[in-house]
Amino acid sequence: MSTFEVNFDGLVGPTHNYAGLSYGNVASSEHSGLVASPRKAALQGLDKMLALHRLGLQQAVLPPHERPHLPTLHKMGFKARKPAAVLQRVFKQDPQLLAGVCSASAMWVANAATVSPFADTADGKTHFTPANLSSMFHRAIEVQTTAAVLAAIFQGEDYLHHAALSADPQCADEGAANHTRFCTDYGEPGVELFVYGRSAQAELLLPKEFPARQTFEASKEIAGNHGLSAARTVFAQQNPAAIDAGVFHNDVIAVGNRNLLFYHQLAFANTTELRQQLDRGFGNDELNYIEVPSDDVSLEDAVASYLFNSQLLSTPGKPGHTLIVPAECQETVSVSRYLQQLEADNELIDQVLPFDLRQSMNNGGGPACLRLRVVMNTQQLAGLQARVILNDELHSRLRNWINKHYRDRLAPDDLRDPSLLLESLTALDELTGILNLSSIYEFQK
Ligand code: SUG
Repeated sequence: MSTFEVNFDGLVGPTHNYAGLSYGNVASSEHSGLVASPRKAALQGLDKMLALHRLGLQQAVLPPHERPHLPTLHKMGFKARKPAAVLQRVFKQDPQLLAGVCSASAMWVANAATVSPFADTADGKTHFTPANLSSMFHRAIEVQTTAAVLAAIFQGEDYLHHAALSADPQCADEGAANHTRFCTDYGEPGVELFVYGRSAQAELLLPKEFPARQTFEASKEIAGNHGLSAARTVFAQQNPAAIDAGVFHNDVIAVGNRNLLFYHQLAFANTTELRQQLDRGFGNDELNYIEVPSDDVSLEDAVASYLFNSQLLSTPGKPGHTLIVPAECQETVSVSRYLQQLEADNELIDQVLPFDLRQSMNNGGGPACLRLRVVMNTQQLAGLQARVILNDELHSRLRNWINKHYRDRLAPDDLRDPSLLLESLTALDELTGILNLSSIYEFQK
């Protein structure tokens, strides 16, 4: 039976906007207050999905969340008979809160959960832990829907769904954005790498300016719950200087696939130790590394271009790896030069393919942020009840759905518009039909 890595991409939601909500995420701060295009954002993401499907990869889709999230406002005491009155009151009293409950941040599904494939776990099931995303309010409200969506899609004996970790500061968890798996073949046992920014216990050097989001304690608890073997699990600290340069998740500065880790020289606190541990875990097979020196690409250029937020993929018919990079990589001189050389000279990299994901990039979300990787075999793929695997037909239905329901422009002031709420919920209600998902949203219950 064949085993694949399936990329589940988050579909951008109808309320995509630029609210500057993520301190420490340079792009989010820089684009705060600009007018966004939800339609363009969703179509850019969908184009990437189609391209990967056409490369012969298994590509799937995850739905956006219910936004504006009225249940959160109700819980906080904002109650009125009409939703329009609630939105208006919140806008007047706390526009930042309104932006928070309107954020389409659930699109960055690399933060949705940590997934350990069946080949790595003690019970042979694929384990999911939805991320609590407790570092930021607008992201923490994603947890419940994420859990519902994952449970609705991955049903049956092959999967085990854990509850999100408790939301205390020591257990802050940002999901797969700080988790990488190495293996020879996707169906073979792999080495799982968890990268953290802070810890309550150890005397670590911490970033001086920006918050470190992922804790060691969270990573450790997830590895334990997922039943991973200690010999094949590695924990490593992010370089605090990288966090201060805008690397709020490890996937902004390193990416791995199968037997390759592609990373920046300044990504980790102790690279030598990390590589020794990975090599030990990997055993007799060779794990390859491509380290990008600061002299070639500065940390600043890495963050501006999102070079490392690329997707590193094994495409059918190619012996090495394909790198899916954001278009910004072509516009950053050092990065463009580096990539040209890499593609020409390094036999591990077969091709570098740029994608225009500017709408998401402006909020700090590149190609890798938009996808959650799940290893699945042929039988598991065939057993999915939900219609989430992308093919030409689903692509064209989703394209029509976006064009029908999404606005072309959305400014921060538009978030209080009650018709945006109506448009958004109407679209999502139709989407659950297209994807053959049960009632996953609170407004459907
Ligand atoms: O959590 N941006 C997201 C970007 C997440 C990127 N994910 C990964 N690197 N895996 C964040 O900072 C910005 C929203 C705003 O400002 O409107 C935001 O939430």
